[in-house]
Amino acid sequence: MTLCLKPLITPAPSLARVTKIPALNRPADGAADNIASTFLADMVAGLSKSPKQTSPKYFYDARGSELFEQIMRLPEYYPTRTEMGLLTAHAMELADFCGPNCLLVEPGAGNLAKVRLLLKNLQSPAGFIPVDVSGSHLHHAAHELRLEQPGLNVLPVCADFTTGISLPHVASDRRVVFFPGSTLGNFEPHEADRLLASFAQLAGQGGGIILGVDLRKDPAILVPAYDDAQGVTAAFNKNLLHRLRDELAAEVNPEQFAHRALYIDDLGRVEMHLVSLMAQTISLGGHSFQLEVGETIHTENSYKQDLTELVARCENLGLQAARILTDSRQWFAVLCLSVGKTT
Ligand code: AVJ
Repeated sequence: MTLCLKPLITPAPSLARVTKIPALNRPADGAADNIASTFLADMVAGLSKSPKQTSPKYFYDARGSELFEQIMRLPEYYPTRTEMGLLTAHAMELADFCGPNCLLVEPGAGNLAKVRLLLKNLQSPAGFIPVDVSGSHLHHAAHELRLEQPGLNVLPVCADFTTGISLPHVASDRRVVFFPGSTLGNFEPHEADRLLASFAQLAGQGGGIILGVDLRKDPAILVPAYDDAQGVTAAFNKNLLHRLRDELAAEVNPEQFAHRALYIDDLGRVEMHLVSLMAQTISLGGHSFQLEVGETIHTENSYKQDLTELVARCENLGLQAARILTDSRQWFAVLCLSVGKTT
């Protein structure tokens, strides 16, 4: 099954809580593969901003997902291998945190490489719900997982987790939201808080969140992770321009842009930009966008967390850090958060 239908499964009352995050600056398109009209409208809105800024979620078409898989294997890109190391080394502790008969939910599930490390150690899991916008990718990954773990109840849900998820009902003793990969870093702090609050609501009181975050560190480590020697990240960034041209019939030449990554110390974030190499015009959907030489399109933020500050923010949201796993260099952290009273 590669089609993404909406609603995929009618939610049962007990889990019918639809988690909505209303103000993430994009129209609520519900569950679907990237609909061209939403993509177009978001791009027009982003290029109309001053400075120009677009959403990183549009990096991930088939080509973009492939490039991201390559990024995760780059020598400079430490987050994936550091987090995989933590998930492997602490597999039992994580399974213990989830507890028996747990329903695991993964928003933005992707290729399921990380959750596999967790799933195989769970004690009689109630089920696994991967949530992803890319329907074909999701159903393919779910199929592979079912072959590997035939006893596991895998229920894929095709949805954009930033606009709300409604889950099928599955009886369980505890719900745990798994959100690895430092995806939280793509969101502004206030959006990140809202997202965590929505996950807390999804897990419910007594539930949990397993959160993987990238930590602050020397920019000499951070910047190359987003500007690698082989130029894979540059290709990933420029893929957005290829999508504009190929899918939205934009008049734009990707070769007239350069990739740039920089670390903004006061904000604790890595920014990616596409730098215009000349004065030029992008035509898109009947609009023209002028770019001066050196002007940039800000395509991604990747916030690096201060662990103490993050734990305090979680506590404010009613999330207690039951366990914090970090590597010896303190480059990455996996937090096991217990949901107290949700607001
Ligand atoms: C998928 C958001 C975790 O911010 O490190 C990798 C995406 N961008 N290289 C990140 C990304 C450029 C990545 N996240």
